[in-house]
Amino acid sequence: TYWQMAQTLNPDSWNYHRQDWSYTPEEAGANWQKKVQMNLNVRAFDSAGGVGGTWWYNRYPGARVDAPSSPFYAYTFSQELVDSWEWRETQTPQASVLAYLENFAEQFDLNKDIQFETWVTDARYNESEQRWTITTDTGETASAQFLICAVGALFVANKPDYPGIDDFAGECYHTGRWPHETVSFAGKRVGVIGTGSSGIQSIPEIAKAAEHVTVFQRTPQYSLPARNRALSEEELARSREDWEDLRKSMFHRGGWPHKTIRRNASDYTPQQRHEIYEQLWDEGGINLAINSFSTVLTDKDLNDEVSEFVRGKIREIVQDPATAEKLMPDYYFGTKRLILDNGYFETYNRDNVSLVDLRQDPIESFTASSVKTTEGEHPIDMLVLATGFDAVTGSMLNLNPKGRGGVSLKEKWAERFETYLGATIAGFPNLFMIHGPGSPGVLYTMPLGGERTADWIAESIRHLRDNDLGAIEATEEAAVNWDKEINAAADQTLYPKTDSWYVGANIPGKPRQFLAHLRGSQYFERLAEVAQDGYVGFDFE
Ligand code: N01
Repeated sequence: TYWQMAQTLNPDSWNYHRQDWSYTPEEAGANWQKKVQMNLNVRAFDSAGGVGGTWWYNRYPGARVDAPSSPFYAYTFSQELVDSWEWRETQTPQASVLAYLENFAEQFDLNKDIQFETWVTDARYNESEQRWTITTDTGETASAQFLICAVGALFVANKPDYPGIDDFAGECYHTGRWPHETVSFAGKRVGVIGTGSSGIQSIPEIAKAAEHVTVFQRTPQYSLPARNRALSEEELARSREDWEDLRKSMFHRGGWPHKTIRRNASDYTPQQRHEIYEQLWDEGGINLAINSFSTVLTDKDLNDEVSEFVRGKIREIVQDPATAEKLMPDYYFGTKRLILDNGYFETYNRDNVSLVDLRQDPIESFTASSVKTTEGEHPIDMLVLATGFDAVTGSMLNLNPKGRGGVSLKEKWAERFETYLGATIAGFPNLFMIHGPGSPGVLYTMPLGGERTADWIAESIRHLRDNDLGAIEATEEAAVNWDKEINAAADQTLYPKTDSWYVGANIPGKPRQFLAHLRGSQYFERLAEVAQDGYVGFDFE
């Protein structure tokens, strides 16, 4: 989570070699992190045309990793892999992440086991055989003892259902399904709906090329300057030295090796705090959230102070005061996903960009060539939907596996998205999830989180094999307790007070529930302990 995460790539903060760990994964019995060759057959299905997942689909202009990234937004288990890749910028662009993943798949010879352009249309557990049967839209059927769902936390596109939207006759793209062909904005009037990470990353790029951009904004956002820059040779070299040590620090520090500064707000005067905010704003990245004060996401007054600081920055940047006022965020800073931008607010100083505040002037309908709001009509040639996703649960529900007794996940999760450890579901034996609800998923470094979860899953499978067991299944009780634990932790923060996709508020009718584990490092310690203690909370058959 933010305050556990790290400073952006300020070399002075690279003090990760000198940490004296009070705990090591090995000491906790977490030998599951060691790679074990298990001689299992793996068959993977992927709807995309190649590896990359979110980085294959999200090719919109300006797409970049939105956290302190290079060179640590990457898999960590192989020094050879680490050495084989040159990261170039602090905020890695989509094309580079995709190239890295393609290289990774080749280096480890993974493509031979992956069938692309294939949708899994059905997945059913057979209790007597203790196996899953998987059916695809290519007419194939596969049988497997274990089903691992790595279906993506931000995959199922959220499309607004405004009256007449399907009548719009111009080009229309969702950022999460961006075409592989070049999209030309030249000479076009482009309407963009949505100002989350995808909108805020893409709007400045679209504005550079389009004739006119009209941004339709529902909730104004806090966005921090990314201050993207090239990585120096020295930084790259340092990021590879003592890799095992570095890796350990990533394990212990929320997924990044950098140490965060944990100041106590009451030790500083308001003036001193303001100076700190200024300095962190200048440093850029998510520093303002993670390196200001440790209670930013729990203390309302402090949060108000930081929020006001950012609003002041927006007022300074945006020249037209009326536009600036429309851009003022009014929820708790950091409780929606923080956004890093490359000149987003500055974009509103361009002559070819206008902003419609949907809270004042809502969309009424679409025509073939325009968006009608209560106060006027906005002619457009292209519509960009940066409207986000049915996050964290949407793609599992799309897959809708059928577990014990033929009960579907849609039935199981009708009211609450209960999991155990964010990785398993009671009633769904031998099914594992990566980045599922109740895991740190989107609040942790996703490649490392995926890697560590996969290690734990592999070790669970090894445990079954070693003990001649056929199935592992979370108990209902463990799942109920996990759900309570996740939400109790979230309730200690300001997160649940904001309507965000973290709580499912962006999807009409979705049960409201905080969907992520807030403390990634502790979560992975917990996984290790569960394994070490004989898989507490699981039944075996
Ligand atoms: O989606 P979002 P996103 N009418 O849900 C608005 C990750 N990510 O694709 O705030 C009008 O954040 C909605 O308004 P509101 C990252 O974790 C990573 O931008 O709900 N507007 C909001 O403004 C991120 O958080 C990178 O009121 C409507 C926007 O659309 C997550 O993906 C890059 C609307 C949706 O924002 C999702 O980001 C991009 C409607 N009917 C994304 N419905 C990296 O760089 C929705 N909106 C790694």
